[in-house]
Amino acid sequence: MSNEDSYTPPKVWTWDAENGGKFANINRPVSGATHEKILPVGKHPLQLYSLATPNGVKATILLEELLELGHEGAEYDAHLIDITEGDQFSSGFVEVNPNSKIPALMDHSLKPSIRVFESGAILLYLAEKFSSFLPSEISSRSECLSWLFWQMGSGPYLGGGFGHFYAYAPYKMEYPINRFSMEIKRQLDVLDKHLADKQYFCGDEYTIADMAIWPWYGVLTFNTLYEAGEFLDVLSYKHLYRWAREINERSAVQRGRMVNRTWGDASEQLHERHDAGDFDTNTQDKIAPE
Ligand SMILES: N[C@@H](CCC(=O)N[C@@H](CS)C(=O)NCC(=O)O)C(=O)O
Repeated sequence: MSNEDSYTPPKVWTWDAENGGKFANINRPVSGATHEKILPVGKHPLQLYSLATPNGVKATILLEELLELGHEGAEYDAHLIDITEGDQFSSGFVEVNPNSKIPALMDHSLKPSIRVFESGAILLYLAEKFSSFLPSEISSRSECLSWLFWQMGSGPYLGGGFGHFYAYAPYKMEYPINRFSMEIKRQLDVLDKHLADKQYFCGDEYTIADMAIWPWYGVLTFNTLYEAGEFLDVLSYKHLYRWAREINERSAVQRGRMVNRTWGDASEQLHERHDAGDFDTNTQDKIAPE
């Protein structure tokens, strides 16, 4: 049996900063700011502090969809928070999100300004503010919120569970990879069965539930997330794949995915967005499916 398999937890856990996993340098067992720095504030009432991870693009997809619908009040500045450099631990960011995770939003159109953190809360806040992408009729609204909260509760098994052990842990461990693969396959089956007779998660209407689920489970079917497509046999989830491709075709989704993106092809990146015209400087090739 290897040493890794025979680990016995000590009586009291202590922090081993050198645990070797990818991103180990940004993980700490305490919260709060590590350095003093105020956040930049742009010209629009809505100020987003984010990065184009799956949780980050939920917010930028919704903002771009709102603008495409004609809501001028949804104009926003998107400032880059580089979580690999510890930007989420600046004093300014911690004031907007004491949990030090992107995305985080400030709405300066109200006095006093409002802070919103947690991607699900940001989706709900903006959908309510602009009365869009959230059904008003009670049963559709409940269905939409059920799927939105499903994603918020289930996503960490995909990111923090499966993704961490499959792609980021310092060595491959059979037990956690099996444990989380089983759960992710179960989740994919839930989504696939639900979409068998529906265009979107809440029926005919495209809502914030789709915007929350797509960056994780939709993109997973394109094999770009953790490159786990073959391992999880993602193409066997045909209804989910059909839905994922359809959403990927939306121009607001393509724009939303580019915002605060600092990796991939240069034409797919827009490090900061301060104006709708910022996209024109990029050739804006379509991102995934690859
Ligand atoms: N539940 C949160 C999760 C956000 C989250 O985990 N953000 C990650 C990037 S996807 C992050 O900021 N990580 C930085 C860190 O852990 O220090 C949400 O949905 O907003």
